[in-house]
Amino acid sequence: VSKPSCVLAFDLGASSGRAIVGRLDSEAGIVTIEEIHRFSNDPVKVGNHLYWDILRLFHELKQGILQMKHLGYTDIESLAIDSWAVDFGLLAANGELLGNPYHYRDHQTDHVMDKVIDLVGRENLYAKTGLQFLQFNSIFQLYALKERNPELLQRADTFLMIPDLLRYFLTGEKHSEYTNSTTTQLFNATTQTWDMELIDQLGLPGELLLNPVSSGTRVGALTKEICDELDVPSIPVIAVGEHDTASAVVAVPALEEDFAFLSCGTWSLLGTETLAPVLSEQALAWNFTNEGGVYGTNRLLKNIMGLWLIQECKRTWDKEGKNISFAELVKLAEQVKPFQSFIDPDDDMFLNPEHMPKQIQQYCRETDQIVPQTEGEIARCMLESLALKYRFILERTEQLSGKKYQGLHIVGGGIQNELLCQFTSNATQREVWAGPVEGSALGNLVVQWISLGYIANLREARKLIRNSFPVKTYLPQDGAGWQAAYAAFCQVASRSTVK
Ligand code: ADP
Ligand code: LRH
Repeated sequence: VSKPSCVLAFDLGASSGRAIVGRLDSEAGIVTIEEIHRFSNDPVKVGNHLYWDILRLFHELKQGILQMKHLGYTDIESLAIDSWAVDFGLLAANGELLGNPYHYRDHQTDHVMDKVIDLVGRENLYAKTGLQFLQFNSIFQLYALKERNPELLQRADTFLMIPDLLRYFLTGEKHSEYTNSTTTQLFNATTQTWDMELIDQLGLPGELLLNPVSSGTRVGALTKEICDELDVPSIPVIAVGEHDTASAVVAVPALEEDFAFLSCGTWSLLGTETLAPVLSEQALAWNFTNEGGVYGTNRLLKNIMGLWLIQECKRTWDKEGKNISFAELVKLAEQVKPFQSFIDPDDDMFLNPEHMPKQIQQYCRETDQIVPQTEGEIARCMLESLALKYRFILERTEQLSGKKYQGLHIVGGGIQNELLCQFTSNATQREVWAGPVEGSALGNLVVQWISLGYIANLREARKLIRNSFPVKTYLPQDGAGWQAAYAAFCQVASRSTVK
């Protein structure tokens, strides 16, 4: 009887991080997971800038490793990290971190995108990178730094994305991982290398960039210093699909070849997997993105503002001493009248406002709608609008891919919001298949097992996940009501130009 294999995943979302041990019983074809550590990820504002607390995050990784030891996991075969995309740290030549990595919602990139587009051209940038225009892509962050803080770039020797950086802290080795590199908007989707022409044209320091390793590559092991500090044996480290969305899509338990997915957390990432980037005029006009996936896959998708809206309302209300949990908010939303007012979740005004509830109200006022007043009314407005936006993007995904999807797979923390899952089924008038909740962590785990030789390929990995975790099916309800709501939503959103 072969022994189960245990590996450790660190999955860092924009709202929280977790350490999860996965156990693979190859004979039974079953994966089980244990969350051994969870921590909040709290960005820190200093002066006018917003940063990630990178050293705190590294501390939490160490806590996860300690917890692994305390729980008696003595046979962890490897570990890996995945996190949100686009953000990075800069190292000096001596290997020390220069400054704190900026949060992608920092205002340093406001208005920078237009400048860069003026310089290199929108069509050209899209044809090269295939990436959607989001004001915080690494390209715009680097350009903002070049203008605002050139000394920092001059001192820098190496550019590392967040998981690359944390992995460097763990192993002492510097490597760029492929999936995350593709989110910078500096990576050429066709040549599959850094686009040096683009980088030179913008005067960005291309010499800081490392050639990416492909996802699934072994990239060192815990340093001796860390092993001594934590009193653990050295563990091999693997660069999985380190972009959390890449890992989330690995974990979509789809048995069919063509499927649509929604990775639902701080962001809602909705789209499909394709064999090659879709760089059509229509894809550009609709601002869809092509991100590199593991094992040669491409993710054609669109960012939707997602549960950030809810998180920010909750954070504001918590500050006011109301302390409403996510589950309570959902209950409050359930109790109020449906279809009162809608927002376009992707209006720029929701990217990082001071006061999200007031911003929602402001949007409704400006668009001559009923202004939601209570927490429940505001939450309902956001949840209905998100579900309607999912329909909008799902239909565009179908048009771009030329495929029809019978239903929508949803993975991620957001599936704990069952009202949103039901709304999504109603809005799209299709089945919704929700699960697993720990999508990114599972994608991280199975890619480790593929690298270690326990799982043959991506297809087998998805089958294994399908057999190991429950998927909840939601059936569409109230077609007429939601159809009318969709018409009203499109009308409102077109005023803020539906993106
Ligand atoms: P990220 O990885 O981006 O940090 P997650 O995938 O962890 O995000 O999802 C976090 C979101 O899940 C929260 O913003 C919240 O809206 C939702 N959520 C978490 N727990 C619950 C719950 N018990 N009920 C409803 N929603 C929940
Ligand atoms: C989701 C995510 C998404 C990116 C955003 C910055 O966590 O990685 O894919 O667009 O964060």
